[in-house]
Amino acid sequence: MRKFGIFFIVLAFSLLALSMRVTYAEILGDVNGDGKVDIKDIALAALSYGSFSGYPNYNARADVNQDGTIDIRDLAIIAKNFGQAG
Ligand SMILES: [Ca+2]
Ligand SMILES: [Ca+2]
Repeated sequence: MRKFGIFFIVLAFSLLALSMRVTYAEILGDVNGDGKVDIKDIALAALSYGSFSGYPNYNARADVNQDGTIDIRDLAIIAKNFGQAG
């Protein structure tokens, strides 16, 4: 059930990202460090969604705003930068 919820969050943010293509100087949200922000970064953040610093599935790179937890705010930043390439 929880995984299903995450799927819909990812889907919603993907659609949101497509509708708002904003240009930024640096790429925040490039979780896997491949130089672009795409669905793989959202998927990585989704895998760590709800985790806190110190948890086994916590991914520091997915904690985009570096507040010690991976939540909707991190996904929002990734979604906002979706499609950006460095
Ligand atoms: Ca990436
Ligand atoms: Ca965070």
